[in-house]
Amino acid sequence: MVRYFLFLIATAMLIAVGPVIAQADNFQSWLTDLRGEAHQRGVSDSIFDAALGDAKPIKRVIELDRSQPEFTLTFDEYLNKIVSKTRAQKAAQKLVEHDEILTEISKKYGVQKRFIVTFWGVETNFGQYLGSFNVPHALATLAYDGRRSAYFRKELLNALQILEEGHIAPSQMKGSWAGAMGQSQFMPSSFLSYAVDWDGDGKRDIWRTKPDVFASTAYYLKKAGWNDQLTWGRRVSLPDNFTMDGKDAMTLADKKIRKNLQLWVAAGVRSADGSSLPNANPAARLVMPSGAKGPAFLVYSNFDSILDWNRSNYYALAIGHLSDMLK
Ligand SMILES: [Ca+2]
Repeated sequence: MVRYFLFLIATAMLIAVGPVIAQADNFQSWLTDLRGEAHQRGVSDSIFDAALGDAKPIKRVIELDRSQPEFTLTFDEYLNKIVSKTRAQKAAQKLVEHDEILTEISKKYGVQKRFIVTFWGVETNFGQYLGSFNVPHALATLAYDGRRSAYFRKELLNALQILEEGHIAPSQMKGSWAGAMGQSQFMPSSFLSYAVDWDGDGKRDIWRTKPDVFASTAYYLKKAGWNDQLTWGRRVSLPDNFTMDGKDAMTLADKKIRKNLQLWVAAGVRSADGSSLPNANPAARLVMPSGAKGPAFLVYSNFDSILDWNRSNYYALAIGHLSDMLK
């Protein structure tokens, strides 16, 4: 009887362990296939082995990928979380502390210093929190067993190329569970397109070299169409029952209808703090993140450059808000 039970337990264990072993085998053969593709991209065996030799799917990465919380914060809650008083004070200090290099980078790329520092603060709390995941391992996990495996496979190959180019050692390529890397939280594809070696040491180092981080951030925004003659926009108040061209505010916002600023002024739109809107006349559109009864913002093209970085209106408004506190 005891033997029989032991037999049952052993069988049960085999059944339980079976799929795990099969999965590990599959992962190894998947890696072998990936190695071939990496070779074609010019990735050497030594870099491939250093990056992925001991890789296994990371359970936590899969959990995080499958449990991304629904967006439940209200706009005010989100804003208070991202733009704390402490963060604003720290941003102001950083602006002074790094003024010289920020001034040079700001001139070269045409992006105001306060925005460069704001992205740095919002992304990684000024380089304090880069994420603790090994990026090649996290990307391999998502490429092997994720909901968006084709996307992550490309990003993994990009990451391997970055390692092959020697910008960072494989063991130091740390980032978020989804592969956003360094102090600017660039995905590998963004790194390849926008990361800058500002200090000229041959490495585009967005992990440890602040001038590289600042220049990379500014260059990204420049390529996303940044205009340093403009700010991002501002909160506005609308007249009661506001319409323009027969469309109400919510429709104008949803359809992203752009009008020159002075047309909005003529229609009665004012700064939310009661001050006049500027005399300049750039194209502007309404953003109403919490619906018709929530706050209204009139934003310029730079707002769309921020959305290019992160597609969330909440995010872009938080960037704008924090940058205003640094004026
Ligand atoms: Ca460098």
